[in-house]
Amino acid sequence: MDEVTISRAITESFFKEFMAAMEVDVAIAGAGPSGLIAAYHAAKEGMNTVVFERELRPGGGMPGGGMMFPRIVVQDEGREILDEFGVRTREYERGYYIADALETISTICSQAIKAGAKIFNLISIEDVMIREGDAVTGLVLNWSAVSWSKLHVDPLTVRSKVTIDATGHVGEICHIVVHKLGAKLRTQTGEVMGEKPMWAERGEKEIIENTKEVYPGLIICGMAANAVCGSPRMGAIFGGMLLSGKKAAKLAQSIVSKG
Ligand code: 48H
Repeated sequence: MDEVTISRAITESFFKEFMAAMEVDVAIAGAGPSGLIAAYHAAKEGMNTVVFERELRPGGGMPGGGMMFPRIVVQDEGREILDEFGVRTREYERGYYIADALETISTICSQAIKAGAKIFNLISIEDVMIREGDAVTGLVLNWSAVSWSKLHVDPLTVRSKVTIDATGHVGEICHIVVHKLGAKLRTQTGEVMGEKPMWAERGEKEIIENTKEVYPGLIICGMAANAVCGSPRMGAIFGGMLLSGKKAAKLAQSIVSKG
């Protein structure tokens, strides 16, 4: 056993994939459930897809289930998606299905990687790249450890044909676009409208409509879609996240195919 061979193997393989991720079709900010589903479908459709996740572990809010009980609930449409992934569900009451949060997120993450999506953890998006017509054309990255420790270290950049903001409750990429460019988003006010209080039925319905290209080259999905468009949160029901991620990948495909 040679320790240096182990170290070379890790370093060389990482940088090969990182270099390949610098020019992609789809760059996704956030490896929560919506971002991972978007990554799975984008990669499955043949798009060169990369996900950057700030935390050590992927999964966002899913492993925490409801109040740290690692279970999630989905409705009929969500269950169909879990069926496709081979995630086991059990009907609790008519129209309410329960799944193990850890089985769900680990399966989706594994399938996204197997479909060809590259997921880089411990990397934070701190800015966007902008070109002609003010379209978002890429993401600006740094190690999360750099931002957490407030070190003054300049970032690196990836170019993407489409960017997906799947950063959850904050909608971080949209905030950057609004604050740095003074830009108007395709929301009712043109601003990041902020998430509304819990209303599961409306939250789950509106998240699908809110999943859209909110700015040229920038799609919002998952909780970020509701936060940006001023729709309610929905608690630990996750069907909307899954459907939103799937829709985001479809929208990305239509943008990528237009060139
Ligand atoms: C890199 C980043 C950055 C950044 C954030 O919060 P998530 O799980 O998001 P969704 O939309 O896939 O799922 C939402 C769901 O988990 C949830 O919170 C629900 C259903 N809430 C309902 C309610 O009522 O509370 O994942 C977002 C991911 C996280 O892993 C972040 O670490 C990551 O994005 N992230 N990664 N650069 N700037 N910002």
